[in-house]
Amino acid sequence: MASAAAVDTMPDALRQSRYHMKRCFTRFTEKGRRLMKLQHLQEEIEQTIEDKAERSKVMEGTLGDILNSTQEAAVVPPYVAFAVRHNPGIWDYVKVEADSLSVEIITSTDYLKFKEMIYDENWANDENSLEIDFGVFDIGTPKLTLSSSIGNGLGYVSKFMTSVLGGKPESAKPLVDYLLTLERNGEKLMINETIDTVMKLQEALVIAEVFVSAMPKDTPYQNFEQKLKEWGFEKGWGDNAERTRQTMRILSEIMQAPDPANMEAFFSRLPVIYNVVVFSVHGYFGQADVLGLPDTGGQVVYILDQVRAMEEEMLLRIKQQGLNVKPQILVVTRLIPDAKGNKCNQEMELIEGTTHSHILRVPFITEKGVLGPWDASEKIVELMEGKPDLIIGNYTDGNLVASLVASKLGVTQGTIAHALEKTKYEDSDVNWRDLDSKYHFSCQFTADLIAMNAADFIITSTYQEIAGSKKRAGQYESHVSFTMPGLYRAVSGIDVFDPKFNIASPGADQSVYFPSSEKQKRFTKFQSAIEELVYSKVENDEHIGYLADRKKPIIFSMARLDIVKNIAGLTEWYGKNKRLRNLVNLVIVGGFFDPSKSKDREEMAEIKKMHALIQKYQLKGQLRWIVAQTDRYRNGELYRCIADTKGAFVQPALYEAFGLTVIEAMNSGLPTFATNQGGPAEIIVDGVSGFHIDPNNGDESSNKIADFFEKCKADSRYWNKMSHGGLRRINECYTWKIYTNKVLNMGSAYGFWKQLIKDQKQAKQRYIDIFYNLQFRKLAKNLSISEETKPATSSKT
Ligand code: UDP
Ligand code: LCN
Repeated sequence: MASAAAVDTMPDALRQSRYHMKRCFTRFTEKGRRLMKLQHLQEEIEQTIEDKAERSKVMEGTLGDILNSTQEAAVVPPYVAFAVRHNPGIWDYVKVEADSLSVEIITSTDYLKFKEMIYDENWANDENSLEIDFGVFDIGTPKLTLSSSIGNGLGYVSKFMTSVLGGKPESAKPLVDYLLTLERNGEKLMINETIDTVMKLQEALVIAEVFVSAMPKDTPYQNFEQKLKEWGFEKGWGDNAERTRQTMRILSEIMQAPDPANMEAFFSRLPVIYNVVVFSVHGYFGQADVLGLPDTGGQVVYILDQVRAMEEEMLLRIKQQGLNVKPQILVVTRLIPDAKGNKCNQEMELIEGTTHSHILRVPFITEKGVLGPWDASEKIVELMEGKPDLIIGNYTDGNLVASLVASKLGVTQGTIAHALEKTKYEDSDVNWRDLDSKYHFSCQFTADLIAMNAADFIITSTYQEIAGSKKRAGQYESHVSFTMPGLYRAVSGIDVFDPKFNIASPGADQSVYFPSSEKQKRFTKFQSAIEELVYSKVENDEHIGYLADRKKPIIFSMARLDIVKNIAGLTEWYGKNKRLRNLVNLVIVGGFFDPSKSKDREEMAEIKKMHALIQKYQLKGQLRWIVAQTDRYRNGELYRCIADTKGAFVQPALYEAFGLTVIEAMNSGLPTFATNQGGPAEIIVDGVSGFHIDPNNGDESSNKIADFFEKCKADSRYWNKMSHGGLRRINECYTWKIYTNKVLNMGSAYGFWKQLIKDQKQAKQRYIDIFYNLQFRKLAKNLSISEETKPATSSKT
């Protein structure tokens, strides 16, 4: 969305400090074509206007405001074009001529073309360069307008449905038609053809409600089923008289005058989702011994927990609907013949803690050749004895497959990204050519665009995943308008104001991660192993370093040894900070000790760095480094044992999309310090439910941790206060129960919403088909996969 208003004042602002501005712009342009980030601009302004007072004067007011909101500037002398981000999702683009300081407001497309001049001038000027514009299909579909509403899609879709179905009585006809389509195994649900108009439904509801109200509340549905059938009602309203009456009343109120709250409530009660397919294609998907293997991390934990919680919630809903249906969830992944000792070579596996949920592994290649998504969809339909009701994709690969299969089968589709790759590497779009042989971004970003546009709804873990923060653009927001010079220009990749975006944050399994104070539940059988793991003086394949003073509290961190996780950073902060070293010990879980054992470039580098830091800061005696751990029950107890020392958890990542370890630690009652870059900044309220730390400012962060432990020494109640603060936050916002409720409600409501915007959806789908066939398939075919390169469109987590 571009609004020119805020930059209208730029010419005046430049005029006010013309002398200095001319010098600054001369400096910006004298180095020739380049892309500058805010920090570069600020540095060059500082060097140009050396006098501090003078500089502050220039930067005060409008110009300062504009520059502070600038994300980047493209320099193509004599012009400098600024991409200005006023608020999450709200951008303006302006072009300034360096000599005259004349200002022109330009469109986002012109900005992209201008930026391309830096990388590929011929392509930028070629009027036949490929432009991708998904936005054209959204004309006529309602959108949000406020940054603050982003991520609350379901709430707004309920409002939009309200206005579509309200007004004249016949406006509600699409809802009646939709109810008439509901059935399970050939058996009609909710209503039958006797009630096929709004008027008939309204009348029948009045009669039926009077009838069921007269019965004792707990009268089972079967006792009055026959009577309701005579009036045109089928099963699905409730399991007893009271629940049936409530559902009928909600619908009656909607028919009389729709309102969003009733709309949402009604869709949450509708019997529509029983068979769910979750695609998670990359990495190793298994229930044991997979974490830490290439491309395998928190996402697996997320999906397994999600499935367990979803099955439980579906069973509850089915009971409340008065139905006798078995839910089924299939997590579809790839079968890996050489499974390194885990079960990734097994076709089917029951998911632990469930009765009706399985992992289905489909081989990518058989003697018949490479299998396509269709082979998976045939298997799914065979196992489910029909089409699924909802398909959920995960990550680039899973989301792409989910989009293809959902479109083929005509099923409602949700996508989950956890972390989109585009924002992980600065300017990965304009530099795609240089990075493609290593990361295949051309393929990956194309797949991401296809999936996010095809999806009926998108589940994110935090607001920042969609639209970032005041200072930083969101992951989806970075797909709004971008260019890969030489490949295509996405003038409208996605719209973060689309009501398909929803925040549903995950939780942690509370039977595994619970507070250390819940003594009777503790997994005592692991305690001697944990004692050995943390405190023995021995160094072996599992642990190195030791803790000389075991009376000190422990600061603990656990992560894959990726550069972005910044575990080496934390080790260095600790090494440097004497005060912190005097107060606490450091325990790290992650990676291996022998870099040659790792298959991952980044991990190898981190391992070497860890060894170097242990040497440099003489950390033995104060640091224990334990290799990656795979037993979540033992890990749960480990967090609690750290809490027993009145320690803390530290998550120092340079950027973290969500951060499951943060909520595992908080569930265990550990005061938690987590990065202010990404999801954890939203999970934790600084100083109330934990603390934010700045991964780019190690001294400040390590001092903040040291201050906490000093305060705890002075007042032991402070540790308990923070521990409780964290637990309160978790129970209010981050549980799987809250998550599954939201996701199942989305599946139901968006299933109807997509019928209401059918025409736009169909047009967009045809465009997606073309993009997939002409662009994606070509890119995928050209991939050369070597040992050194990562799998096609994969990501790590
Ligand atoms: N984990 C683990 N062993 C390790 C490191 C991590 O079991 O050695 C688990 C951790 O408990 C969490 C998940 O892996 O459940 C990591 O998820 P997170 O969201 O923190 O990061 P990701 O790896 O997905 O980037
Ligand atoms: C991927 C990530 O990068 C983490 O931040 C998340 O916590 C994890 O997936 C689960 O959503």
